[in-house]
Amino acid sequence: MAAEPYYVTTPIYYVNDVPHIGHAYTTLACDALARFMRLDGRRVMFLTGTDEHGQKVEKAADDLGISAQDLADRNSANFRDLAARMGYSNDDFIRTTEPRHIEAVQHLWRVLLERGEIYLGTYAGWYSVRDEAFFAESELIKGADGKLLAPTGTGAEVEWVEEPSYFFRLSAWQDRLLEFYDAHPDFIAPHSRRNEVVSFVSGGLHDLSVSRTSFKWGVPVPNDPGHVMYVWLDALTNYLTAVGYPDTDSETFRTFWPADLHMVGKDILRFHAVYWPAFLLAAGIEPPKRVFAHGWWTNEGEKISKSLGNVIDPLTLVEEYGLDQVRYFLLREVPFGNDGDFSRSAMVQRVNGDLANGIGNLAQRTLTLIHRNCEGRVPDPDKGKIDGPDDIDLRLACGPSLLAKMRQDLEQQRFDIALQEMMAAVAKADVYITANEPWALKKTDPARMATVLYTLAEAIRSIAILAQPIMPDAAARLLDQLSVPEDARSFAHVEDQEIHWSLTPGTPLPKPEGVFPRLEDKAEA
Ligand code: ME8
Repeated sequence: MAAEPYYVTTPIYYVNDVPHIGHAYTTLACDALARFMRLDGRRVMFLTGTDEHGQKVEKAADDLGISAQDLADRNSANFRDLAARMGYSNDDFIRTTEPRHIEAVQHLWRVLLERGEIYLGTYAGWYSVRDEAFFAESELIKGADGKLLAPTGTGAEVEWVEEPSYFFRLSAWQDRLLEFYDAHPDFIAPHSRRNEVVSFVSGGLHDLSVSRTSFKWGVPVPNDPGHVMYVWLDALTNYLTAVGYPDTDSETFRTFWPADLHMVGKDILRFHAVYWPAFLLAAGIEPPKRVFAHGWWTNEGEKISKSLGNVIDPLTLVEEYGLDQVRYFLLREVPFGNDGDFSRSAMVQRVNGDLANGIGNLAQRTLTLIHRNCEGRVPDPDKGKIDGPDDIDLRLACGPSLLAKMRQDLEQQRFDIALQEMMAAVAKADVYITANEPWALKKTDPARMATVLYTLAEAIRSIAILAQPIMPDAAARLLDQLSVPEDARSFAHVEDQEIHWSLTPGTPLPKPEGVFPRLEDKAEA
């Protein structure tokens, strides 16, 4: 059976801001999924990029006294740089100021207009520039000084906007959206968020203003260039642009659309789970298969914000703790979907507990025993006796069974659970090594010693292959230490383990070196 293609997207980030840990987190989650699916033999399209139009960016550029395009160029480069330095494996990086995108959005606009889904009117209502969102008066909250604020928790003030505007007939889509959610129970995740969206839509939808006339920085509305498109209609369409829209007959479009997953933060779920499927259904395009809204990171208990001066730069963390350590921590620490608090001591504990004492220690012990007792070569198992029940049990637990569990978990974006399963396999290998005491077998039963060490090496090989999506560098170094060839590192080489012994006895191994050093808790020291 040919493996299904897989298309995963991050939000495209606003260029008025510098990249911080929140952006790094969303893209990291997508990167782990993309790597997992590729290793599992699927053809992957992993997209990230920047959202460059809109009033917020225009204002930020005005404040700096530079053009919006200059600001976009400068800050988009920061996000691209982050992607490179975090080792993200994105297949494309889209910018909404690119011609391919402008063509796509204008095409979508024409389709919606021709289908009678867009009409010209006048907008009079509240707008939050920070959120680039319209709000009904009933949704607003009063700030301490009596100012009206958006209900998004960002403390953003709203302003009254009155201008000619095109509208999208969102109100007409209420029932069809509810039917769509019903027919696609996995469209919105996690489940608690799904209920939120359903109750918002059930409460009734107003037509949505989709063009603005009071500023210029946007995609011009075809045939009415006094209007620029609402930045969310523009931005959401990036997911189509990147797979070749408007050429819906292209091989890329047919392969990857509908997207398997739009990964977003919970702040922008409404745009992705209400407006986006409505635009698509209205244009006769199939909506994506799933939108996952993950939780919010705080810093040592505080909201992360530029004004509080506590923005966490992901690159500083990486310098301090190591890239794979940061990747592991972010995906393991918090049940994916929940909010999380970043704390240095939690980071140190997690890395030391799971990586240094867990996988790292298991590998170091095993490889050192092999180095000392088997002349630094892959041990030659006693073929007659290899398949003792606990040998087989360990190989399955660290190999095919772990792969099957991780597949299920990652199909549902349960990174924390997948990594718990991996650590349970490591713990099982620890129990095996203690029970079999390979160090004591050298004199009494060297053939059994070779089998035990071979079994452990096989267990580590499988775990390292499966750890690649989360910790690509460290996993590669572990596989190097087992002399696993580059072309034998995909998941197929874990699945087949039931039939084959994959490591070739007698293969020389490099001198073992620790892969996960212990971190010092600076807070404690
Ligand atoms: O909303 N914790 O862009 P944006 C976790 N351009 N995730 C966080 C976070 C935090 N503290 N802070 C930010 C936009 N994020 C639009 C998107 S998509 C068509 C257009 C992440 O730059 C999270 O993924 O404000 C959130 O949804 C996103 O950054 C918002 O990025």
